Amino acid sequence: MKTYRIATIPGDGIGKEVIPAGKALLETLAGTTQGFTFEFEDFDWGADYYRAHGIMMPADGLDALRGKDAILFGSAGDPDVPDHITLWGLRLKICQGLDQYANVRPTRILPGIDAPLKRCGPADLNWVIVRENSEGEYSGVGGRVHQGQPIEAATDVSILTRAGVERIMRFAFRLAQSRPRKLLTVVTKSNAQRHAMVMWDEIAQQIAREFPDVKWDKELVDAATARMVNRPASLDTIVATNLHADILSDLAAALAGSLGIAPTGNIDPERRYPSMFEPIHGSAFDIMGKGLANPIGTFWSVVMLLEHLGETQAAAHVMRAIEKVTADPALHTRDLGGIATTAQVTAAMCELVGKAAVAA
Ligand code: NAD
Ligand code: K
Ligand code: MN
Repeated sequence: MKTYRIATIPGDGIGKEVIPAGKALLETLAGTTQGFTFEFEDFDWGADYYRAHGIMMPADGLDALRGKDAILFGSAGDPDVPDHITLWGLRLKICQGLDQYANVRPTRILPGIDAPLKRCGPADLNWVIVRENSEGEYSGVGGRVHQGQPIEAATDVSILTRAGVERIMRFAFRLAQSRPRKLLTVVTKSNAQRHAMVMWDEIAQQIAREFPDVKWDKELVDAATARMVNRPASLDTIVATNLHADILSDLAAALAGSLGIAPTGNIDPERRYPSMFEPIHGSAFDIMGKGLANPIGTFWSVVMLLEHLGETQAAAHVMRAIEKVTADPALHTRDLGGIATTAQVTAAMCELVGKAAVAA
């Protein structure tokens, strides 16, 4: 029997509510199969750790993660600690330190979910957004001079490297090729960002030659938002820079019904390091500690984690359970217009997953 070593990092806010739910689901799943089991290690990194130690995670924290098979992450963000400290001190440190350069965000309208777009059903919206996750606008290069004075200046430099763009383009084309429609939209802003984004477009053209069976097109990022709303069925796989895809994927999550449902994977496609899976939402200060957090985003992240481990049967088993849960309005949390609690949704998921054995 295989044992997967999983690191769990709940982090802050509702991360502390949804990650235990995800772990409970994985434990239930392990009980239904002879095939594998999990060995968990929990890390208490985040804003509380910061208050005690002055850093979000220990200096040798990445070493503790390197030996894991995968990471399940909650959220970094606290009402009393500046966001740039929580983000750069934990989540970005892990993503960049473990070179998880491909951020993958599937979006679908699940059964039973009342999505906001008129004339847009599940058949019209089935996207995967690929976000460049290691450089671009979030390179971390920049600074402030003459702080507080009238001549103050501040920069955040967006750096794209040829190697960085080639690897994310290749990843996106390969992913598009693996999907039934073999369709890729390369999001750009090369009319205004006339250096880095022009290189981005040239590299897209170059990599496209390696994938003659993939149909692809280009879209400016502002036009892409309108296309997502007006012509959702014209999109399938989408690739964009760190910032552009960050914004597009929150829009995607909202168009599919709620930020509380959407999952993401921070992937190292070369598998040198563990990949990290998380719901795309943050700490949700307005609902934290109230048992109102929708755990579906975490459960779907668990599906992605299982797929990454190669446990495709188990992943499909959990995804079927998610679709049964979303189809039942009595199991909708407040973000979906219902009254169910995190605990009730988690109990229903565990019951469904535990009832049937994972198909061989
Ligand atoms: P958020 O995702 O925390 O919340 C946005 C809105 O969506 C809120 O109204 C919230 O209640 C709702 N929501 C989010 N997840 C939900 C869930 N599972 N169930 C029900 N409702 C849900 O975004 P924000 O308010 O912009 O950020 C709050 C904090 O989280 C900030 O500190 C931010 O930096 C951080 N953040 C972290 C991550 C991450 O760790 N990956 C991502 C986004 C935001
Ligand atoms: K998150
Ligand atoms: Mn975001």
